[in-house]
Amino acid sequence: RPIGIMDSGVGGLTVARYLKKKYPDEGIVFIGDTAHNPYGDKTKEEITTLASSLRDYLLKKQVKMIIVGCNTISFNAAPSFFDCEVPVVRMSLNMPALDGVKEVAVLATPATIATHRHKHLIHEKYPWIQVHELGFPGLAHAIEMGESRESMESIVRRGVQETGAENTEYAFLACTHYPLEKELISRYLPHAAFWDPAEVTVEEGMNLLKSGHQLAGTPQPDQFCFTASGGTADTLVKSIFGSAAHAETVDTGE
Ligand code: DGN
Repeated sequence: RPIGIMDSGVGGLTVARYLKKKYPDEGIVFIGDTAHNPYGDKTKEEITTLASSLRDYLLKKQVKMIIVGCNTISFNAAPSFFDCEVPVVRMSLNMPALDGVKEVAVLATPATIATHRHKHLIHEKYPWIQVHELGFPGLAHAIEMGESRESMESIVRRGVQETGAENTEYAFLACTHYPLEKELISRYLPHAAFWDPAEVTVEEGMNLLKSGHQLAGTPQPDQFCFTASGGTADTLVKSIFGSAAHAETVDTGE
């Protein structure tokens, strides 16, 4: 059985990328909700409804586990969304040690920033760290649509200037779209080491499958599904997973 991965769009491909690199035999069914992207400026109720229809789509594909390759869904969907017959794995909050660090930036969508999940977690252990929260409104959608570098740069520049985050030492990529533009972002956060939770998230999910003896024994096929055509989906799927891979347009009924 395949592993399901979901996102509001192409961002979750950065999680799928790590999964296929480390566990190439596993087959994945990826679903990106490009018809309703971005999720980052929606209410919790809207996010729960949309994410639940992605979950049901994956369940019909007989997935053995769902990895939520989207921080916005992971931290905003209601408990009912996670209550399901297969494990539903959130984006990891398992952060590296920050001893000696003074300034940290959390880079996420406005919806994830509004939960202050990462900031609270950092402050539980390191109350003295200055945490800059950068919502970068519009950046995930700009990445999704392949907008010009100038428009992406102006979002990043404004976000960094408004929060005074220029000297941050550590940056958490708490939106799965952002690793796709890590270089651009790092130009405005020149002193920051970046942390992408994709790897830890995948390992947390795979540990569940390992303990249930549910790993694939032979190479399985992948499917990359999106609820709308266009944008950067097909180009990204091919550049990450090879020219034989392609983006399919599907209807989840939402
Ligand atoms: N990639 C999603 C995340 O990690 O939060 C959000 C993208 C969006 O819908 N704006």
